[in-house]
Amino acid sequence: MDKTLDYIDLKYAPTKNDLVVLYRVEPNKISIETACEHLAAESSIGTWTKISTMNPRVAKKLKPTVFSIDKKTKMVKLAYTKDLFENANMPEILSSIAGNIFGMSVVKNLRLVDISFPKSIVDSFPGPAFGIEGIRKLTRIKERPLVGTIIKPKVGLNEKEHAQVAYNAWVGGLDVVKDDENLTSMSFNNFDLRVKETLRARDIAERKTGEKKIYMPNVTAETTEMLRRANLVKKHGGEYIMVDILTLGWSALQTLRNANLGLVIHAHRAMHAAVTRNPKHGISMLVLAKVARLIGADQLHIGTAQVGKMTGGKDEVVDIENAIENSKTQATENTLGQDWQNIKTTLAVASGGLHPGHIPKLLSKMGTNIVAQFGGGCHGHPGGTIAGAKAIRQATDAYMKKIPPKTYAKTAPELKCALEHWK
Ligand code: CAP
Ligand code: MG
Repeated sequence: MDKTLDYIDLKYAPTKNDLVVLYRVEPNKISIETACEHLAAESSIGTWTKISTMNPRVAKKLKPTVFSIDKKTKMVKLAYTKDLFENANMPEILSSIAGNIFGMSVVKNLRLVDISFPKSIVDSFPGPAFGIEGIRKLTRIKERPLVGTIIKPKVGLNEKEHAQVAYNAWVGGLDVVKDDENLTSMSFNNFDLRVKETLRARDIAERKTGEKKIYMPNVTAETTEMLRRANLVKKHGGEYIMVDILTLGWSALQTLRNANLGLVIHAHRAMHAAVTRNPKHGISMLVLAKVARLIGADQLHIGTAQVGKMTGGKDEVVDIENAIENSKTQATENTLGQDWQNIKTTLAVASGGLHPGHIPKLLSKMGTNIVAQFGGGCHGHPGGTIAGAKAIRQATDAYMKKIPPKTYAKTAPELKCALEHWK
C-alpha cells in the first residue's frame, strides 16, 4: 500500500462533480480503515504497493476520498471524481467501482450497496425512450397496473402453439404477453416464425377485445443478431422487445438502446441473484436497477416484495421502485439520493410465483404503477389460460374498485375458482 496516498478524510463533503458509492466493507483480519485504503486504491489509481511511476498530478486529480466509515454497520462512503470515469461507458464505470475490489483478500465480504451518479454522467446516458408516461400512453392504461403473463411451459411449444397461448391470454383480458427468459430461437421454436405468428394473434385479439395488446419477444442474443431480431419485431408491427440484461451485458444493452428503434425495452434480470442475493457480498439489485434505468430500460423486473416465489425483501423492493419511478430521491439510512436530471422513469415489473389471490397484498405493497406478471398463476388455473387471465383481470378490477376479492368473486367465477385453487 502506498502510504503517501492518504485516501481517508472524514471531513470531506462530496461535490456535485463526484460519483458517490456506498459499500458494505467487512475487513479480513485488518482494520476497516486499512481495508478502505485498499478499496479506494484498487478502484481508482493505486495498487498493492508503492510504485515509482506514480506522480503528484495523478494523485491530486484522480484520488478518491473515503469520507464516511460506520464501524457498527460496516457501511462506507467513497467520493470519486467524475474525471475517473468515461461518460456513456457503463462497462468502464463498473470495472472501476465494481471490479477487482470484490476479489481482494483484504476484505472477507464486500457489497456495492448504492451509487449516486453526478449530473455529468447522468446526462451522458439516454435513459428510457418511453418511460412510465410513454408506456401508459402506448397501452392506453391510465391508472391500473398492467397485467400480463409469460408463455409456459418456459420453452417447448412450437410457434403456432405459442401464439395460441398468447391469444388466449389476451382475449382472457391480459395486456401483456412475454416470452420466458430462456426462450430465444430454438430447434422447436424459431424466433422469426414465432414473432410473425404471435403478432398476427395479437392483431386478432385486439380486434376481438377492442383493447391494446402487447407482445414482448425475447431478442436476447449475440449483439448483431439481437439487433436483427429487434428490427424484425419492428418490421412486423411489434412495439416491445424483451432482453435478459445481465446475461446480455451492459454494453449490449447500451447498443440496443442507442439503436433508437422506437421499441419499448422490457428488462428481465435473470442471473441477478448470482450477485445480489448475499446481503454481505456482491452488488445490490438497487445498483443494477439504477444502471438499467440510466442505460435505458423502460420496464424492469425488481421482485414481488416477498409476495411471490423469489427472494427480495419488501423494503428493498420498494426502495428500488422509488429509485426507478421518481425523478429525484433523497438519501435514506441504506441508500444514497439521486437526481435523475432529464432521465425518464422505468416501470417496475413484479413477477415470480404470483397468482390472482396475491394481487391485494402485492398492490398494497408496490402500488399500482407496476406491471404484474403471472406465469403459473395464469396457465395453472383449473379452467386454463383464458380463465386464468380473466381471474387476474377480475382481481385487479376488484382492487381498483376497493372491493374485497371474495365479495367480487361472488359474480366472478374464474376469480372464485382461483382463490379456492391457490388458498
Ligand atoms: C415467472 C418467471 C419469471 C420470474 C423472474 C419465471 O414465472 O417467468 O422469469 O418471475 O423473476 O420464469 O419464473 P411464474 P424476477 O409466474 O410462473 O413464477 O421477476 O424476480 O426476476
Ligand atoms: Mg421467466
